[in-house]
Amino acid sequence: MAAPARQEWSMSDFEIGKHIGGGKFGKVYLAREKQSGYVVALKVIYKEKLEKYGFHDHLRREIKIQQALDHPNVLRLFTWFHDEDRVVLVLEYAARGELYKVLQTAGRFTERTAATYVASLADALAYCHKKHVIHRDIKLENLLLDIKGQIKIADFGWAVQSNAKRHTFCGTIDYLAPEMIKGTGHDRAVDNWALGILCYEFLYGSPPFQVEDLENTLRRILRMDLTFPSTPYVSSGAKDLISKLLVKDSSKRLSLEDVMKHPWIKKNAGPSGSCIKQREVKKAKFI
Ligand code: N15
Repeated sequence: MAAPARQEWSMSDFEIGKHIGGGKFGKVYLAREKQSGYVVALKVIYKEKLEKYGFHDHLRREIKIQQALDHPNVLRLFTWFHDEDRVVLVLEYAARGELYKVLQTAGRFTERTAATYVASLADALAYCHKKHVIHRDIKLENLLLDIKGQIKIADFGWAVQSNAKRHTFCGTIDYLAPEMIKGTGHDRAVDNWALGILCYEFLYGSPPFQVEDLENTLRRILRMDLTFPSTPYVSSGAKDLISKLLVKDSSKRLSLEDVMKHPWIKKNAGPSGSCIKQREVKKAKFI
């Protein structure tokens, strides 16, 4: 007997809700699967655009990688389908939305919030690295929060969200590791570098090497012009962790396992998979 046919999904399986994101290739909508009532994010990508930019193979590769990842802090790609004009990705819905907006509102996070996010990210990245997936594009704009306040890496990759622009136009270069700027070849340690940048950004509200123009940001990264503005809100333990991740020699950066064992993480992070209550985030603004 023939195997039962794989269920083919189509747009008619979903009730489409509001528009929650967009980009060069298409839009993201809140949606509900009709039979189960399960709420998801549908990313609708127009084939015409994929063709125009020659991104078909790239998308296929990304889907394959993304579908093999199953970690509580990596946004799930449940399935995908296509019709004549569109490719539709069925993605996990992160109810509390984009982390960069939350940080913008809060100004900065408490050490407890920052350490919990860093621990979750280190765990997620260690999982990816074990599967030989190097993320390469860890940055604030790629992070979402689910309903419980758990952080989720959502790889927007090439599908840069046009509505996710931050104050700095060149948001991307803030996370570039020195070896990526020099083009001398890079490995998984670029993700550890980016984690150090994020940790700094969580605590200070802006990334460490940010200046007005692109060239000077690159220069500061290459010179390792890292300073910690004096503030009572960032402890020496946090600075120690950041300094051990933002190391020019990629082989000397703290491993993700050691990030999770770092005393500042041990002291401040909630247990793995723990949640940050919204009011914890809001509180940081007033301290
Ligand atoms: C290349 C591909 C196979 C990789 C799959 N990953 C992506 O396509 C990455 N991606 C994720 N692109 C868009 C999204 C995305 C998922 C964008 C927004 C959301 C999302 N899930 N939940 C949201 C979301 N929730 C929100 C709540 C409030 C305000 C905005 C929100 N966006």
